[in-house]
Amino acid sequence: MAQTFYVVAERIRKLEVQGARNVAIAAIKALEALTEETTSKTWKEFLKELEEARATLFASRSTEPLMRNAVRWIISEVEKSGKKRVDALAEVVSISSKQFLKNLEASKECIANIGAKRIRENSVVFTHCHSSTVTHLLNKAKKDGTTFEVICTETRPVFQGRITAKEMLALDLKTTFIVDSAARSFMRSVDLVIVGADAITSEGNIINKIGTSTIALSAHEARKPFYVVTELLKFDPATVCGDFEKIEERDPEEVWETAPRKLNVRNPAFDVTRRDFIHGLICEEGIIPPHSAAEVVRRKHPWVFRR
Ligand code: RUB
Repeated sequence: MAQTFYVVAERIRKLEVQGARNVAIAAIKALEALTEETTSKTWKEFLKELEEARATLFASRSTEPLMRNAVRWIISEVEKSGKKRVDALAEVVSISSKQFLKNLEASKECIANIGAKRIRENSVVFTHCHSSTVTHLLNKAKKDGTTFEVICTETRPVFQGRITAKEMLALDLKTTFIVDSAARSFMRSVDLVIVGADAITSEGNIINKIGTSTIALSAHEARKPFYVVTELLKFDPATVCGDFEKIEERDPEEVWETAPRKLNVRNPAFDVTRRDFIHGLICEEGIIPPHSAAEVVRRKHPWVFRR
């Protein structure tokens, strides 16, 4: 299989590409690279190659339904095209990849336009980890002329919060950086919390970077609105059929590289925030109650539910 494809899949696995949206974009580009470098001679070989690519990408990070939905959609466009020549099938991958990316970009803009209106003048926004959707929204609010400040967590163990902090400073926003365990101490001085999402379940719960659910509890206790910004395609259709969203467990060495032998070090990458703690999902269809997510997805993207 094509070299570039494996390089990208490995970059996703190693977290050199981070955040659900960036992971999905990288996976789509990997598929494009695969088709550009394909050595398949027949449509059967080509489809087999795509199937193997799908398995590699799905295994690279386990809690990424946006990536899975993107890959599934592109492969289904290829399958239903009815084309038999490899170059024609490769063109379907290229066209559908571009279309998916275009829609993803449009959703991001839409979410930013809606969510930026929730940032009030002189407010303090709390966020966790690094979500490109959140930082784009904050960028939009700043461009709209709103004055606000940001508190962000460092996000142990791999410090994605530093990416957020640097981006906020580049926007010239007053930014405070705290350790994850300080979240509750700062919650009283916050006006609202905005986080991203990796997955939305059929019950309207969301899965995001480990620590998100504790922050949601603190926000609830302090009566601060807790918003999740997310594309609808982060919905995982398998949860409708009773499957639990798998929580990725990463290498313990990320937590403690030289941990004493026999010490049991655990490193779950994500946690589940129950819908009861979520004020609203800010998505491309507007601000919706989390429990309506499955229905909104069914209306907008019925193909997601096809097996
Ligand atoms: C990133 C993370 C982000 C979501 C949403 O985790 O939890 O909040 O992926 O990001 P990791 P985006 O760094 O382990 O990938 O809004 O960019 O899709």
